[in-house]
Amino acid sequence: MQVSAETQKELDLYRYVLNSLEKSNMSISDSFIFMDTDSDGNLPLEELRDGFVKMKISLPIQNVKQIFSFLDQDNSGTISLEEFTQRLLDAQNIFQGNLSGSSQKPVTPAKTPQKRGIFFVMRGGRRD
Ligand SMILES: [Ca+2]
Ligand SMILES: [Ca+2]
Repeated sequence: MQVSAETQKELDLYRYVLNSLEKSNMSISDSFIFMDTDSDGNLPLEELRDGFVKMKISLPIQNVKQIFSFLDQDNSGTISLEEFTQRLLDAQNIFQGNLSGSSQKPVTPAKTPQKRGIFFVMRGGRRD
């Protein structure tokens, strides 16, 4: 699988979001619940956008949309907890190069050395 510059940009985006979530000291599911302000179990684009703002994840709307469509795996127009969790874990796995066993080559971000612990998120307690 070729990684286009476009894809690389997207990966940078997801990494940024993952890092930001980690800094928030919330687990993936906690951050979902945090963003799901009407508690209906789904995040439409607006909740994702506002949630990012509340979590101090500042991104231009087009990037939020990009992340949204990445997370909305079934294109339903909302992100379920399952999608949110699954897709973020997918993204983490990509960065950790854990997609072994498949014929797809793991997408290894070229110039971003993995920082220790950075993706072993969600165990809580880390702060910087
Ligand atoms: Ca909601
Ligand atoms: Ca969906």
